[in-house]
Amino acid sequence: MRIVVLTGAGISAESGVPTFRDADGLWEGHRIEDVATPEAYEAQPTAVQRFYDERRKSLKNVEPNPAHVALARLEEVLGDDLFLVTQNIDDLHERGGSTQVAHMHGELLKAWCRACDGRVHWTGELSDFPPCPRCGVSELRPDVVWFGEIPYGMDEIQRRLLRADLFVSVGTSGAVYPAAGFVQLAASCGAKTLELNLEPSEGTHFFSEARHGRAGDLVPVWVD
Ligand code: BV8
Repeated sequence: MRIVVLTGAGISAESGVPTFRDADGLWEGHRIEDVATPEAYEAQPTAVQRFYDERRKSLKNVEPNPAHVALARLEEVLGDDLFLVTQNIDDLHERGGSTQVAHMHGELLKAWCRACDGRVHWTGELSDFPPCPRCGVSELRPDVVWFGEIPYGMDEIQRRLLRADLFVSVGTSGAVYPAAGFVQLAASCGAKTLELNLEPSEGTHFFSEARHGRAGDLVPVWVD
């Protein structure tokens, strides 16, 4: 059984990571579309860096929840027949035990140097524009996919969706593309589709089954 699981901010909500929607579309007081764009970064680089510095720092205060742990258990059972792709930029899947995680929107704990195109693990701040440890130039930005930028790993994601027997979406509103279109692609190739979400998402009608509730309750039950 080949399974693709897509997760969104809702899987981290019970860990204390605010979701994009529940805070009325605000993250740390900003509209995500106003700060998660290359244009915003060009216009106000320090403010955008600080927005991510705050979120990177807050990772220290959150822990994986039973939904993350259950997906790690599923990976132990299925191995490479499970493909976990997340829109989240936190590290809670990894800290919950998952070892194969496709971060299609990048990662808070990585920085990307625009001078040498290198990617480095980064836990500190970037708003003081530190030098890149690889090339020494101060061109480090968050290694995060902004609106208008191309998500990571799309070829592999599409390959997995085309061969999936089951597509499961956990904790996502279905508001952001191309992730919001994955269910249709999987279904068009014959996969069963299941939505596990607090409430019906914008794309709930594309799913063959939907269960509504908290991810920390729904995912362990589904996995077991
Ligand atoms: C691209 C990183 C081309 C940054 C993010 C018009 C129409 C269609 C598309 C577009 C359009 N105009 C522009 C576009 C494209 C655009 C887009 O989709 N815009 C939207 C606003 C319409 N997309 C892009 O630009 C993407 N790039 O398209 O490139 C391309 C495409 C393919 C191939 C080649 C080229 C890039 C988008 C990436 C943006 N970066 N994140 C950061 O994090 O700061 S997006 C960011 O917001 C998240 O990563 C996530 O994707 C999104 C938030 O969505 P969710 O994760 O779903 O979170 P949300 O809060 O919305 O929902 C949470 C859900 O959980 C809710 O349903 C809630 O009920 C539920 N929930 C809450 N608590 C719980 C729970 N569920 C269970 N248990 C709980 N306890």
